[in-house]
Parts: sequence; structure tokens; C-alpha cells
Amino acid sequence: MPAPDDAHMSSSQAAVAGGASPPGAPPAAGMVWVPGGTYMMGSDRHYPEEAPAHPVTVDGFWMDRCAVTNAEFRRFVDATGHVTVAERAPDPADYPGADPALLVPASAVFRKPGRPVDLRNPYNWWVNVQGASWRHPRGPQSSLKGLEDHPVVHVAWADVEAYAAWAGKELPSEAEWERAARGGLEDAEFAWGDELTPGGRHMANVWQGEFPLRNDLLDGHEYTAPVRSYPPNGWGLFEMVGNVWEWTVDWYQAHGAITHACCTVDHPRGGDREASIDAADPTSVPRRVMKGGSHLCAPNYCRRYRPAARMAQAIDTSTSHLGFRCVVRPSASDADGR
Ligand SMILES: [Cu+2]
Repeated sequence: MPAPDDAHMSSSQAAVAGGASPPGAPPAAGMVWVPGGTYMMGSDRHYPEEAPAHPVTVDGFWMDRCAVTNAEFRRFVDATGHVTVAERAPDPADYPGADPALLVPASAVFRKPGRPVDLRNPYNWWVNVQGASWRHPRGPQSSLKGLEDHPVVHVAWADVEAYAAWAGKELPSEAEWERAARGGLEDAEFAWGDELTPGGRHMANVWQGEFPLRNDLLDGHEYTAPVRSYPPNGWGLFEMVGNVWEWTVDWYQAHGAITHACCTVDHPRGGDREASIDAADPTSVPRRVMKGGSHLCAPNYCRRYRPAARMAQAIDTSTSHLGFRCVVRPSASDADGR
């Protein structure tokens, strides 16, 4: 029956080429299909770095339902012996002119200041803590006990890249990440709709109360929350917003720097490494885009618990509120239906 077979082949090929439906079974446990398509990336209603909102097109891809957990990261470390950036002393050659006393293994930990502070200076609550690392997320005395299913934190770019390579996965582009976070909702403020707490329900691990002094804990969590603590979005992805920021592969650049922002941009990837460097930063470390906001995002300080929100993150830096999840892009042969 060549005719029906041919018809079946071509219709499934068409669907798969656009990535609307999954090309088969998930490549690994815990991954879901994010359908390809065109959506409005960015926002004109919030911070300037999110503007202009502009249509982009991405192909379908597989994504981890949840941020990579401490248990998963431990399996990677056990298998490879990987030592994270935060666990190593920085190489003085990489930081010319730096005070040698500062070149020790350390990572940035959030510490609540005991008194009102100037909100313009993040060093009022970010402390570079010697001995803080993914194994000791809240400082050298802390451990992972009870945190096995929390997102791993204190991972720098080299760490997440090594994990992805080991897992046979990749890091998402910003456009892929934002497509996924929106969960199929057109132009909604949040990953679940337009209200932060619909019917009073907390949909994400963010900060309630006056940041950085008073955390009212109405969502039940002061630090990270276990993955799957909050409802998944329309595509079955958990905690895309809040809990921890997540790395993407794109070098940071202003949305406005994208050429022809008025027209559909197909599969935007990358940015420019040199252009991602903060001109005011003497260490000149390139920066990638992080997405999703964290448990520290608060209405009075940082309303970045939205799919469109984005920040630049220096690739050598790790913190207590930044993690990641991975994607798998169907190979060209899969996408062709062969
Ligand atoms: Cu924030």
C-alpha cells in the first residue's frame, strides 16, 4: 500500500520537522518535549534589558523536567572526579593584579543583613564564603543532608558544561529556555498565567516580605526548595521560575542589539563573547545569560520571577541561588524523520 504509507510518512515528517510533536521516546528519564514554534521573546513591560519583545522561532527539543539536583550532580562527580570551580583556588594568571589573599576556593552565599542596607549594593547581602561549594551550599559548616532533591548550586559555567557533556546533553539557548518556561502560554507574565499568586496559591519559590531583611516564608521555603515542590507549567516543566536561576549557553547581549528585531528571528543562539563583557568590570570576565529568577527575587527588589527576565552572569562565578538544567536537541537525522 504505497499511497497511504507515503501519505503517513510525509505528514509525520512535516510534524517532526517543525518539532510540534516529539520525534520518539525521550532520550533520558525525566525529560519532556518542548514543542518548536514561534513566540514573543522578551517583554516591553518590565526591565529595560528584556525589551524589545520580539518574535523568535525555535525547533522542538527535549528538556529536563527539573533543575539538576544535588543527587544527580553527585553521580556525575562520583563518575568523573570533577572538581568544581568553587572548590579550586583561582589561578593568579587569570586574575592579574588580584589580591592573592582573595584567590582561595570560595563561592557567593546569600546572607541576610542584620540591619537596613543600601539596595543598590548587592555586596550588602552577597558574601564570598571560603569553603562554600555545591557540597556545602550555605557555608563550610553546612552539608547536603536533606538537600539531595534540591537543585545543585554553586556551579560555574565550566561545571555545568562538564556535567552536560557527561550526561550526553547540552545547555539550552536563552530562546529555548524562555520558550520552555512559557509552557505554551502566549505573552503571559508568569509561567502559569498573569497573576503571581492566583487565588492566593504560591506557584514558585520566591521571596515574600522585605528583601533582604525579612523573609515571610509564605511559600514555605527560605532557601532552595526540593524540585517538584510547585505545580509544573503547561509542558510539564517544574520550577522554571523561582527557586534557582538557571544557566543558558548564550553570551549576554542586549535584546536591542539583535539585528532586525522587528522580524522573526530563527533559532537565535549565541550572542558575542567579547560583547558580553561588562566594560566597568576590571576583571573582564565574559558573561552568559541566566534565566528564571530565584528564591531571592522579591517584589520590592527584583521582579525577575518571569520567563522574560534575564541577567548577565560571569562564567567564573558561582552562587547559592544559581543552578541549571539540560536539553537534548534531536539530531538532524531524527528531525528529518529518518
Ligand atoms: Cu531576582
